[in-house]
Amino acid sequence: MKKQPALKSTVAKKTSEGTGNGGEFHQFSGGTHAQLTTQQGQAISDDENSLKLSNTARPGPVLLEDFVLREKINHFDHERIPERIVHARGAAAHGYFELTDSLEKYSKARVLSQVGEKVPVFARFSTVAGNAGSPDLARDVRGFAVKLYTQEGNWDLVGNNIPVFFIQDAIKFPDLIHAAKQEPDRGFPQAQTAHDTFWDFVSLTPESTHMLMWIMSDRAIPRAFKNMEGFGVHTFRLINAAGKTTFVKFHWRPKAGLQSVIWDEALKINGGDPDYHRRDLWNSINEGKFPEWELAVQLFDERFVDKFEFDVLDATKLIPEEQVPLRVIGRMVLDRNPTNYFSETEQVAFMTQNVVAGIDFSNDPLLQGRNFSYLDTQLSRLGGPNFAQLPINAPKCPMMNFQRDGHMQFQTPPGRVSYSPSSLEQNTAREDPRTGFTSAKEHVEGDKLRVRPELFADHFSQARQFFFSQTETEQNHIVSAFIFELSKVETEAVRLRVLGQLANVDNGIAQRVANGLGIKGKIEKVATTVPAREDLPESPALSILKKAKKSLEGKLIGCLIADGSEATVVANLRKGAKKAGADLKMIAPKIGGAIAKNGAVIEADFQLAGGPSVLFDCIFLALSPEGAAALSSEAAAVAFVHDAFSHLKVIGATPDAQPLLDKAGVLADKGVVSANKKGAPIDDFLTRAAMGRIWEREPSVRTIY
Ligand code: HDE
Repeated sequence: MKKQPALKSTVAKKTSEGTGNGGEFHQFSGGTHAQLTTQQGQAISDDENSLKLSNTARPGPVLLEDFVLREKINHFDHERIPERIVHARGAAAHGYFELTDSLEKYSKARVLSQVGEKVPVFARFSTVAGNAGSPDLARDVRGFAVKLYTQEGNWDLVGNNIPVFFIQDAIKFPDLIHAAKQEPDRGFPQAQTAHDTFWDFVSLTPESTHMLMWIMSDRAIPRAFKNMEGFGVHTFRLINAAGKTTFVKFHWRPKAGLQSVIWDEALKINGGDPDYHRRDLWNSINEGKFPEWELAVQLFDERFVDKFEFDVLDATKLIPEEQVPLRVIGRMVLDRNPTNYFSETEQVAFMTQNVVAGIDFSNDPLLQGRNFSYLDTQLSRLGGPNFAQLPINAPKCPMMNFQRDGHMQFQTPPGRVSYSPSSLEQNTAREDPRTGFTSAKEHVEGDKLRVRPELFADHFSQARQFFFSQTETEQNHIVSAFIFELSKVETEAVRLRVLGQLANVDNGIAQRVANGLGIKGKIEKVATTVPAREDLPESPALSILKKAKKSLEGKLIGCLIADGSEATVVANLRKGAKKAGADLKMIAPKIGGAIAKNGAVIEADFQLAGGPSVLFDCIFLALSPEGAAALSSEAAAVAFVHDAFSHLKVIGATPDAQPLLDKAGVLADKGVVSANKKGAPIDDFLTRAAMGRIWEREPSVRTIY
């Protein structure tokens, strides 16, 4: 990276003639400032005008000689690198991982055995199918990638917020992604699976069914990154100092608890604030509310592998927590935003093959394929083999080897020796079998074949187990999501085939989706070799709502104000919100704020049209009679309240706000907290809002199929 030159110059009136800006330097901050230079360090005298053959009255031709202009434009022309083919849309943060419980018995990795040691991390969250500029609230699995800069090398846990995947073998990944991304002839739709090619592919790929249940669930529309679980997905291995191996699955569990938005809300957030998730991550860290996760493991041995109903190497299956409990071993805190989005978030290169001694791969064919793909993709994205030297990718422990040269070699290795073994110089780097990475010893024999193991053939049992482990509300949402997506599919045969696969999970689910689509007649099951087991017990841990946290901590309250609002109501709400750990934002008809009844100005954070209620977890209407009357004929205000109601949010209101509630079609229920006597029901509102959404309201605002 280029250092800012130390050279300083003092801002002064420019005396040379012929500048287009009145003959003055731009001076924004006054005083001294760093000298602007070219990449080569030449001081720049004029950054406003290209060099021309000119007189002061008319510009003549621009001169090719202008190296300042050429260098600036040339660099600009090459500012972009290819975006990631998947997970292009992402946001990231720095932080640390701290081990709280030693796994020394199972792993010799320092990061898993030295309790209390803090390891720097960089975590990137992403959607999968959308391009870099796509909205955050696409229905999609989220990437959850963590680079741990351990003292023994980088360990990248490149996971997702869903514990299973669409396919069992890496050879199908390009097909899956081609089907999910924008269709190749028309270039749309992007950032969504609601189109023919995706459903065509998955309806012909029954192994996707379990994952479909997850992505049609509210897991695919999280409220914030800090409200997501993370999963390593594959089974990995741990190796201890004696060489003994243990199987492991990794889980990140959010301290803020799981939370999602409602589908209609997601659609509107994408318009209201397409950066909703990245803004939340940035703001939370900026405000010192650091997102935090526990790292937990599921440990198991060959005996469990033999008795488990499915193959632990099949990435379309999970191991229910009820069967192998989670053991919490550490925590990750994200406490620093990137300094530069491109240098860090864009250039970070996660790679599944980055493991450290004490952690090893399993034979999961998806993981094995990924171990090839991630290194390979960095070469085209980052342009050459030296990308590990970029500060965000470089290990924070000593690194030395004899790899040399290549594009953008930033190091200047001294000496004659760039090979091993060698004898010409003392202290050259050497391998060491005692400390170096070793693979788990495994006896393997068999025929060379392109096959899938038999145990991989059950595609429906866990899909069924997932569905029936959900609350009724969550089941309804899954059904609605299938209906929404399939209603965007134009080819009827594809819709019918999806129904035929769903019938393999459960006839009832298939019938409900068919009803919502208006498809009559018998659903033809797609032929399958292994029918769904009906005896798998429910797993409550798979539900978001069964383990939701009831708290306002980290939540956003939107308060609608207008001229005449009571300043004391707003002040009390602010006090209460702060006590509950929530953030309060003011929405007013004008960004300049509202004039309170006592004449004071209440500052606004959002102008009404730019602050729809979808951006907030719950809303409060702090309105005077005039304010409520004026806003009742303001479509954005009516939509603000109506949307909050139909998104099942808790609504608090001063008694004078009633006309706006009426205009918005709000019906009284336990989530509408409006005092009928004078005064503002602030405590009741906050207590109710901490409980979360009013799920019972849902059947009154949308059809449940
Ligand atoms: Fe990825 N995946 N993936 N993937 N993946 C990439 O690597 C790939 C899979 C995941 O924030 C790419 O650097 C194959 C599962 C995350 O930078 C690429 C297969 C899981 C990220 C790639 C999978 C993931 C990626 C594109 C099937 C969850 C974003 C850019 C065998 C466990 C990391 C890049 C970031 C990114 C390949 C399946 C997670 C092309 C071949 C399963 C979080 O290498």
